[in-house]
Amino acid sequence: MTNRRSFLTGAGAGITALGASLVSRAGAASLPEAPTHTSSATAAPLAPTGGRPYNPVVTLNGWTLPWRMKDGVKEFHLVAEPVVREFAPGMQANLWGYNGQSPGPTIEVVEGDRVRIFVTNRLPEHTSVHWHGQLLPCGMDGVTGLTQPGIQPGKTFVYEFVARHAGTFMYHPHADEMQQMAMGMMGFWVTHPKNPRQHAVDRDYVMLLSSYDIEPGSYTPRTNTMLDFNLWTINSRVFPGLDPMVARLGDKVRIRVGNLTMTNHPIHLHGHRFEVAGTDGGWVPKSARWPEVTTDVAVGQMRAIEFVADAPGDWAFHCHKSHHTMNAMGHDVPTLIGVDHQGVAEKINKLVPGYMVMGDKGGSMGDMKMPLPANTLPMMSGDGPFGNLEMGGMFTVLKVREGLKRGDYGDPGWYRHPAGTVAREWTGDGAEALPPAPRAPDARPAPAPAGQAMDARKPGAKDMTGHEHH
Ligand SMILES: [Cu+2]
Repeated sequence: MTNRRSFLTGAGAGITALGASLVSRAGAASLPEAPTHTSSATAAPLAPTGGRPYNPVVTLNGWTLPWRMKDGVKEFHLVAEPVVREFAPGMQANLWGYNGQSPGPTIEVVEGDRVRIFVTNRLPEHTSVHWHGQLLPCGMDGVTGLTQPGIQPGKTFVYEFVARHAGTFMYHPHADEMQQMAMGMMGFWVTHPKNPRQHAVDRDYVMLLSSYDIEPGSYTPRTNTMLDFNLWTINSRVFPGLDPMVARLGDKVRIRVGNLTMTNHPIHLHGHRFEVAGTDGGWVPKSARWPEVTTDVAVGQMRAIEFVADAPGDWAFHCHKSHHTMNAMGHDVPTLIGVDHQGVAEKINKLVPGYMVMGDKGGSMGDMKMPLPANTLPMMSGDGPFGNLEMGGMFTVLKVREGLKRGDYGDPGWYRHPAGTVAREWTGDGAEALPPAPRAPDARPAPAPAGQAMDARKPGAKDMTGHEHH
């Protein structure tokens, strides 16, 4: 995980301005700066520098785009361009994004703001930006061919509309969409309520779900993949590259999730119950919310979940599709549980040096140190206080701690469990204390331990009732 120091300096240190170099001198006078971000650490929340007050969000392993105020209009400058994104230490990808990163920077405005967004295209092909979920004039909707011509390479387009309703939004191209989204072009958008006390929370995290198909050892996503992606990411990062979400005990926390992958994600939080407080359309009335521990986020949807961080600890937060918490090396591997391949590896090794047979006792590879091709990640990794987490992809940790400072988002380290509250090995404190473990009615006899000969019996044979060993 990113260390505390790079987290805390990420906001200032990573951002540089390159706006003026993109356009002619005359143009530079009217175009707002296009700040760019070079770090994949979580930037500190960007407090509003003008306009109506609001409580800024924190983009996990991302940042918020600064703006300028011009004649009462909030002006932003997005630059669509090729970027290099680190998915986790040890793996980088050649993506397309905005202002130096994929996903692009989060845009934050206030309900009622008039917003002007300049979009400069530095990609090798045309693009556009669709403001997903906004109620706006049709001609600002960003659909190439339908509501505007594509923005050609080298050109800058201007979008302008009023952010009419508060809520959670996204932006992404509506031009050569499959290619451009598979390359990582997307960003988050939050429209804050006019009254900063309305829907106020203590910590407001945002994340975009995206997926990639990057062959281990290569750097550029295969963009014609439709379903078989091998990297499932939160803000174009995978565990253990994702920062933890940090909360002070008792904080009201919101996590906003947008899904721009090609499948749904049941997002699951341990140790807490949450409510879906916001959807694509806006806020859910209090009377219509119900408690959940998992909520599905379908393709193209946004969900804002809210809860009180009332349980100290390190709580897993992840997509519940288990192949989505796995990195590239785990995909398309045959299942060998129950297959006795003793001796097979040696035989194959004579033919194919370096061949590895895995998983005859299960899929766990957490503690196996296998040689990886350059630029890929172990499928299940991440060191925790009790060993390997065996996780990848869409997984991170919610760290709830007593006595954190209000604006402190730094990693507090691993949770120190109170004595006697951690699951432990039972070492026989009186054999009589072990309760019986009844087997399911009509269960087949337990398989013999490995290496012991078993009686071969056909299921349904006359002498087989399932109760022989009871
Ligand atoms: Cu998922």
